[in-house]
Amino acid sequence: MKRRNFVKNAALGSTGILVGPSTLACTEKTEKQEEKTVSKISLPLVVATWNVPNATAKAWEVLQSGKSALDAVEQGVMIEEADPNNQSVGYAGLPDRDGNVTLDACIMNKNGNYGAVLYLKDIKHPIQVARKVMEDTPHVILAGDGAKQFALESGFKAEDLLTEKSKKDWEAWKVKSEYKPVINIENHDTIGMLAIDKNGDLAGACTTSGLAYKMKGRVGDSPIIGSGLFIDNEIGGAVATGLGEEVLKTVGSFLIVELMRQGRSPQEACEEAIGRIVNKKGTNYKDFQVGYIAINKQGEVGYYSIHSGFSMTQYQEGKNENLAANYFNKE
Ligand code: SD4
Repeated sequence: MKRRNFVKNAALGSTGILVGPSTLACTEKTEKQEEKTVSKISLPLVVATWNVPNATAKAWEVLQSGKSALDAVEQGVMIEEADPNNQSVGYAGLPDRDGNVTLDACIMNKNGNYGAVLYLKDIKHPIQVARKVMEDTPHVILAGDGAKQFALESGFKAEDLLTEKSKKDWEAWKVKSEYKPVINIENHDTIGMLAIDKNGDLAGACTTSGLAYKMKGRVGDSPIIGSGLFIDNEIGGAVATGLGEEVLKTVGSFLIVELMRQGRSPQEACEEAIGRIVNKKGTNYKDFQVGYIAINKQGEVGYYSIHSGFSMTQYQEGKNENLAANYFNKE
């Protein structure tokens, strides 16, 4: 490919052809090599953790209307935040061991800006509050009472998020009060979503009620930049689900994006990030689950977990599919 055509293609993101940043940096390649680094992708693209077809469909609809990846991930994950059947996110989330529903969420845009809320109570859509933290405050994280105060001042209304069903489940748990991570505890689980809009720009969101029956005050990976979520608009993005403590200790999502920067595919990068967890000395990975999904700027997708049972929902070319992830522990 001639240099002139090559530059022209680099500007064709909106028509669905993207050129990787590494290609832009290198003009000395043979014709064959250059062709290889140009991948035709179909934009937009939405992926999310677990089986969440309604959430990806919402994000897809937002993208089809010409809105940004940021709007898409925000509105997409809000579907799960409002779903009374999803006991891992937002309304109806399972409480901590003292009966408090506390929510964690974060969002990241194409400019590398980030906003998060931690330990937020009584607000149904923490992802919207996280976006407001990013856009309307000089800070990136608000926690607890301060996060709630900011939400109320921003016009959100306080409501009880503990449903009868979640209360009953918590009361049943209290009989034994046995606290241990349970692999694939629910069908839905935490939602992490990544999207590329028709301009080729990325955004991501992650929202959760955290681990069921956690200690009061506990915050996991989901709202923490680089752990639960990371986006670099030049490279790609990643999100995590599962036992947050293990994701935090390995800064999983940042690791995946950095591995992609070094040339790994999203799949290879997710596998390496799981490797960092399961290869640790003294690890008890057989007792917990972690799953990652990732996309790169070229629209390639990766997803991988420690154990079977993890899946990803992908909406692309008008097709909304739930795909079972490959996993490390084949025993
Ligand atoms: C957390 N990572 O709070 C979240 C929980 C989760 O699937 O993803 N569950 O640790």
